[in-house]
Amino acid sequence: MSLQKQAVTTEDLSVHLPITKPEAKLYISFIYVAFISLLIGGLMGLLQVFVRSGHLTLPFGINYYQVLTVHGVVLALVLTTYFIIGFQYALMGKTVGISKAQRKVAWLGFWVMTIGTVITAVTILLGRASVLYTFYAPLQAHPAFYIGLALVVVGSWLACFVNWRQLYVWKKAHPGEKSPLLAFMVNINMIMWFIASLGVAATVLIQFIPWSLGYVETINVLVSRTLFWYFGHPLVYFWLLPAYMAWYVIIPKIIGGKLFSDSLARLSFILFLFFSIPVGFHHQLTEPGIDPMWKFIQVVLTFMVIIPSLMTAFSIFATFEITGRKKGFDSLFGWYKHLPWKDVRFLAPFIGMLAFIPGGAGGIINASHQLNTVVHNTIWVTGHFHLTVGTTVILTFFGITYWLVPHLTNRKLTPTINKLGIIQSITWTVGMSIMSTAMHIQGLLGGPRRSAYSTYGGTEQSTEWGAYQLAQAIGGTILFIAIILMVYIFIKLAFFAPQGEEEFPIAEEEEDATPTPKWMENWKLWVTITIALILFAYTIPFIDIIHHSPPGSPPFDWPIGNSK
Ligand code: HAS
Repeated sequence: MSLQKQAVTTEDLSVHLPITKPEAKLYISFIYVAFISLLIGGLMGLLQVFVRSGHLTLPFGINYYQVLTVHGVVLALVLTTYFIIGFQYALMGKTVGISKAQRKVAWLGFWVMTIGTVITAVTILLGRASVLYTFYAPLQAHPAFYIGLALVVVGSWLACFVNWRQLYVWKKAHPGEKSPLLAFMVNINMIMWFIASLGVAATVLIQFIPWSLGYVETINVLVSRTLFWYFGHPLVYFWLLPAYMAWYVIIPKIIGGKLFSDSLARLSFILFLFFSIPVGFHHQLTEPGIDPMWKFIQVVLTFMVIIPSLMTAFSIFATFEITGRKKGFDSLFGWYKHLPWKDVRFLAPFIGMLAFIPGGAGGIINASHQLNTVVHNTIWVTGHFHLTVGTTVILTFFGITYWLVPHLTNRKLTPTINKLGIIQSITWTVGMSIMSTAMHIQGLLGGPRRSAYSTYGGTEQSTEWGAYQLAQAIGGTILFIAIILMVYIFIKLAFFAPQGEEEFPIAEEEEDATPTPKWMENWKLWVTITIALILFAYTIPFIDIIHHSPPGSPPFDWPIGNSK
């Protein structure tokens, strides 16, 4: 019997299902890998800021770019992907359920990803892949690096298939019913991830692997960068959307409120699906070989993808205000007083929201074609993404950890751990504010990113930058302390906190909420529009790139000889 039939006939799936032990084991396994990554990646971050500030020379021939590659790959690719997939499985399990067969495929995905991660990590640690997390050609890594990455992507596709299947099976069992909001959101994120990761899979399989194995001598650099950024920008929304899931649906429950608008939340996710992908050129605005008109078109589309974030900001504000007023705080800003400031499940994501105000503004500056020439390739961009992914997203993930991990391990978030969490959130905020502000300012002064030579010994400029680099080292050290604290909290919550039941907070709709229109679940239409937008934004410039490409580039060897 097919999986679908089995599941439809044997499972009666209703909203807010209990999470069984085998399910919990699956979900928490992803979260374990995420926290191991946090520790390793955080340590590499600490080493890096010290090298950049000129206060440390790495021992044993370890190279700055090797450390930077571990930092980027482990934090930006491994931590995020594992946390997101684990969290999304938990959301799906809770709202639409998971069958035994689906769980098996999910485990297969976990192991494929983990084997890929180990292969990639070992290659980097052996110094054979110091190519940074964007692995731009003509930098060349050992083939194992690309093969490992391909396995991570393939493993994540299995998670996509399982999530789609979960919703499909639920819909079959609940004809005519609106899908649970969280399941809808997870499915949108996984459709976006799948379509986007086809780009990185293509460049890795068709270009990098044959080239690194020596089957071809050269590589078309512009094609590889274009395919990478076709994937790279939706990648950042793949990180952001799970945080938005928590902001839209989890936070209202934690503050004692209701969903602001089911339809608005769904619409913003649909807009993310449309506009996240056809915008990769905004990372390539300074690159020759792409027609400026197409760059301009993708800049316009980038401004479209800002709209669902503004809708989100509006929706969150509205939730805070409505909840506060219902509780009787009715002066102009008095409703802020009702927010549960001492509850770390709220405080950590709230700081994440605040950080997204300057983080998002920075993104708008980056995307503004002419301003991009001022900040591109400077450490301003590093400041931007430490605010967005490094604060907005990660603090929201920490906020989720405080209730999700004890929920999965049948433990309690105790008042002491809650207090430690508040200290952790504040430490993170202080460290990141110092580091990221210094990065933004040094970037405006022309300080380069991704360079071990940023002190430019003895020049006037290096003296001017010196103070900012020192500030980055101080901020980075504070952040590292916050990481240690978070890992400690995680271990406590996973293994040592007292046994008990922790709530899985999911907000309900208002009783008199306007019904969500049926057309919002027109998946075929959303996918068709997404593909049409991608074809519109990429077909002509991509053909141009291939037609007018110069001869391919041979591999470039770092001075320390990192390629195979
Ligand atoms: Fe970005 C580069 C443009 C968002 C991550 N970005 C990067 C890189 C990363 C990254 C990792 O156009 C570097 C890649 C590399 O290695 O080269 N970014 C944008 C734009 C947005 C944006 C337009 N980025 C993000 C997010 C990221 C992220 C999100 C990670 C999660 N970014 C760029 C561009 C570049 C770039 C260029 C290339 C630069 C270059 O030259 O290399 C937008 O999505 C931002 C929209 C956001 C908003 C903010 C809404 C605010 C909200 C909070 C509300 C607060 C509340 C609380 C409710 C408009 C939702 C209020 C309470 C109170 C009490 C006040």
